[in-house]
Amino acid sequence: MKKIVLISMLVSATFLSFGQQGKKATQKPNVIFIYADDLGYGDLSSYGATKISTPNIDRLAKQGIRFTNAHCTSATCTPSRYALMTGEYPWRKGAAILPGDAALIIPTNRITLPGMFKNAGYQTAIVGKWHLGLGAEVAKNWNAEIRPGPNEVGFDYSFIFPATADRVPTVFMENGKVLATEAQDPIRVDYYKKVGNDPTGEDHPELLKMKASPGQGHNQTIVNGIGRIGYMSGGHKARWVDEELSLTFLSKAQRFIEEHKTQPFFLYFALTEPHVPRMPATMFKGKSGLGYRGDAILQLDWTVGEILKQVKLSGLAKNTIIIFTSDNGPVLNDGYEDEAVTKLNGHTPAGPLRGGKYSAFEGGTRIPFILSWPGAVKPQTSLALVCQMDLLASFSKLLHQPVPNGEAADGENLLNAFMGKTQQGRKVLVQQGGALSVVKDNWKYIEPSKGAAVNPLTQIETGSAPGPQLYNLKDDIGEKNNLAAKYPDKVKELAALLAKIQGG
Ligand code: NG6
Ligand code: CA
Repeated sequence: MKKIVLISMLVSATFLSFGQQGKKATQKPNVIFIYADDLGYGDLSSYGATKISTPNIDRLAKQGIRFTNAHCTSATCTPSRYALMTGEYPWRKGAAILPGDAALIIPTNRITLPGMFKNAGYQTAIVGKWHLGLGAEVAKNWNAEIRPGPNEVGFDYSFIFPATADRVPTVFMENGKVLATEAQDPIRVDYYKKVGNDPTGEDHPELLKMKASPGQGHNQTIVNGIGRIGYMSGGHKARWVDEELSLTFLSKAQRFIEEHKTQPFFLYFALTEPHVPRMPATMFKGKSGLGYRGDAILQLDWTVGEILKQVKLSGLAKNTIIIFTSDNGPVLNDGYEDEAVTKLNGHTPAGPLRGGKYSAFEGGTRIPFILSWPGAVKPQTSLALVCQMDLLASFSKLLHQPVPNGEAADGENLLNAFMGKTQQGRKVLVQQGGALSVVKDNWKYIEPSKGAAVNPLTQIETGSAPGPQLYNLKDDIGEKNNLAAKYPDKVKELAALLAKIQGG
């Protein structure tokens, strides 16, 4: 106990003394949280990739802490983002991948990660993918202001797209309003029936510049030569061009950084790479030799490099915390025939891990996680078990912000682990693939669950099995040897622990 108090005093002292040396006596650190979409544990050269090189992200890893046992809560996007925002396990609320017209699922009356920064006097912004719903209802007028959304859960500024790059509406929104709407061409969105006369991928495959994979959807309204999930009509001037997505987000993020350089800010920069549809800017097409998935990773890496440059240019390099991570594990064929499988060339997106996106195996939720704070954090590799859901409680501690009782209750204050002061992270973590797992002392228990062992669409091992699974991650990071039959007491103990956490 004494040791923990001492360590936390050290972290506060670092923060204060750094502030005193900086331009402003008590300047709090800026925080930029960069979220990749579907980037795997093995997709970066700093995490062992040899067929692709990510020099900018590697530079960040070299100057900061490279976590090797960091997790998102879930093997899909919406649940992981829900947990990041709320500090709460998403399965408590049944959060699942949302359609593009969903209503907001984050409560507006509770503490959130951006709301906590705001309370601490930060300017807060989201730039990029949202995917947590918009407005109070599914039915909404896309041509009018839509609230509640990111601005109602703690962001002073928002520049987003609503859901995923493969879902309609394919539009940008700034502070609750779709950009470039026209009264005479109103936007309509429907996920059940076709609206308007725009061609669909199903009826007009000859209009596609990238084919949809059979049986995976992505064959509804065509936008920019790509079939999407969902139907959309109108808003023809408002529709994005996929090749410009990242550049657009980058320019908004750069501008936010430069315009807020004199006050502390929190920037949540949520990129779409390498999520489908992978349609990188022309300058990256063909560059990786691994197809558009690899090219999208190069584009992601370049974008991170541009952010690092901007931070430096704005004079903020020393006192800015940059976190780089991903919302779930990797997938190759996730809906389009984009050569991710045929041009893989021996690349291993999940590194040594089993499974990937959608999976209860480690490939689902163990992701790259890098934290850099040149003014205060020493470069190192950390083995601490940490989760993105813990950032709310941990930054609350750093900024001395109270968290209301009973809120953000699944997150833990791991400030000392995030600052590299200790390798001790969580003792216990629940991970969500299809099935839930619980990890404790390097033992991982996966609950029995129904469903195919291999997802027939993505070819990813789901981790589902009718019986219990028990792995010792210390000796078996690839989850090859199910030890459930050998250690029935361990299975019992962990099953009871999982049930207890599920019970609240
Ligand atoms: C799935 C989509 C997949 C992707 C995913 C969301 C099908 C068959 N697959 O339902 O293409 O869009 O949702 O990805 O529709 S996530 O990273 O946002 O969770
Ligand atoms: Ca994702």
